[in-house]
Amino acid sequence: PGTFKIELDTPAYKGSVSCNTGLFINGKYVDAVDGGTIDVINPSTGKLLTKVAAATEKDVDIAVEAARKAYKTSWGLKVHGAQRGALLMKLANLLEANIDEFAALECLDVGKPWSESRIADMGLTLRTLKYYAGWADKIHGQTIETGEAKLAYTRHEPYGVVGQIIPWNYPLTMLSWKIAPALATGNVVVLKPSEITPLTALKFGELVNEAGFPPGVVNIIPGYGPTAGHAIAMHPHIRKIAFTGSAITGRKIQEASAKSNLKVVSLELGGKSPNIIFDDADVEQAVKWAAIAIFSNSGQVCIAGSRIFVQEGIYDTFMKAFSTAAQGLSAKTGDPFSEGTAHGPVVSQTQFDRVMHYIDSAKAAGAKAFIGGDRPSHTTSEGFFINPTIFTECTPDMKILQEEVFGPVAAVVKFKTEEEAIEMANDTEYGLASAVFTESVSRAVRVSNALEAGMAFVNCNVTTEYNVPFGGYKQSGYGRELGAYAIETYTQVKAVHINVGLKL
Ligand code: TXE
Repeated sequence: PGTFKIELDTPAYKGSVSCNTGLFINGKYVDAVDGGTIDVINPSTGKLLTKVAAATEKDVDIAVEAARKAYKTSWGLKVHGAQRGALLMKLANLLEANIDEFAALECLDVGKPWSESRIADMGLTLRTLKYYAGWADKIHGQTIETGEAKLAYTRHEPYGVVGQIIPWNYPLTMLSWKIAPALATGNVVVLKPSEITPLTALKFGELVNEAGFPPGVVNIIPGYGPTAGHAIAMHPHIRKIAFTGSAITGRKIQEASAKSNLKVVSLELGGKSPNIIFDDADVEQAVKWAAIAIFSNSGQVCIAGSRIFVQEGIYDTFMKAFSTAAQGLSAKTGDPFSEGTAHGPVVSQTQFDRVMHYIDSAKAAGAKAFIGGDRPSHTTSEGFFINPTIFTECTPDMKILQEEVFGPVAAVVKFKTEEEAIEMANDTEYGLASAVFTESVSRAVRVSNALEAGMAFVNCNVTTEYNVPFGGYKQSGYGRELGAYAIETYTQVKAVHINVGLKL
């Protein structure tokens, strides 16, 4: 297996960036059994960055075998929680020592601006690893009163081999949300990064070895969804699967679980999150949050505030400031490593085409592109750049209001009353996040309670915290990541009944 290495001399980052390009199985980088590879493209230029190994079913089998062996011999509850935690903390510290290089690799692979990658993504990734390092020796069950003749208690035990399939929008952050709680609770992992963005995950394997994890505890195998992903979802020795990605693929994962061994599934499937701005809101703040919520990471955010409901009294003021913000970002579109870049490309040609298709369909359905809806004129035509876009004159039946665009595209709808806003906000099959902007505490509580979503932000948006649960209602999936809730996601409960006096 080879390595990828590149020298960068940019305003944001100077130095070399490298990673292994083989599959990380049993502590070693190896070629795929059938020698297959994946082309990894730089979204800012449309050019090939490198090729990495592409796992297929045979490689999944080998990785699962290595993981099973590690679980039996050198991980699980046999290893004291304090020891698992210490290894996780060592891993976090190693990442911290190499954080700039990881941030740069992520910029190259995803196209996100340096500031987002280095500060937001890497910051959350580090905090997540450290947080679960702290959890590893604090996992306990309950004792349950059942009378003097019996002792009853529960243990929160790992599943064993956990399969994890992650997307391309936050590659390393998603990896940390998956791997950290799984390892803290004593599971072993076979993780498939997205075929579109495998580089930081592969580099992470180097740190796993350096930290001293026993071989096989963590396996990282890039591969295509229908081959490697499907093989993970079908594998008879994987007992739990955690997935983040599209709703269509989420259904396939659940189906594969049902067809194979009923592995326990948790799903995070994106959203169409409402952002409701009332007349009494601090408009200046609401505009800034609205822009972050739909334009950061070029809108490729599962909790993106993509449907913006604005009360009629402040509609004009809001639109004026919001479109100015979008124009400002458009002027700052460019290469992730350039000074002042605040808006990068979308991740791939496929994603570019998908987002442009939604833009065209909105126009055809009669929505008005208030701003954007095209490529920024100053960017190269090879990169996958799309202007921050705001649609107005939208109706609830339009695709742009119902389907996840996953691009820098906001749909704004004017409303009159609170009831109407809640009704429209809940008119979706998704239920991941929601946001409310108002200066009235009672309205904030009333509306956030009424929203059918796993997360409600008040006077802020998309401010995910590593120690607060993250997950959806309705077709946005089920199961929770982050916080103490993820400990439940990665453990199964055993009830132990001990006879201490009962005689027959
Ligand atoms: O997702 P996929 P795609 C949404 C977003 C985006 C759309 C399509 O709307 O525009 O999905 O993106 C693996 N069995 N989200 O096509 O296919 C795949 O290899 C097992 C929202 O990239 O769901 C990758 O690792 N695995 C989302 C992962 O699934 C399979 C983030 C996600 O890819 C598989 C990403 C299969 N049959 C996209 N097919 C969010 N919730 O944030 C694919 N995969």
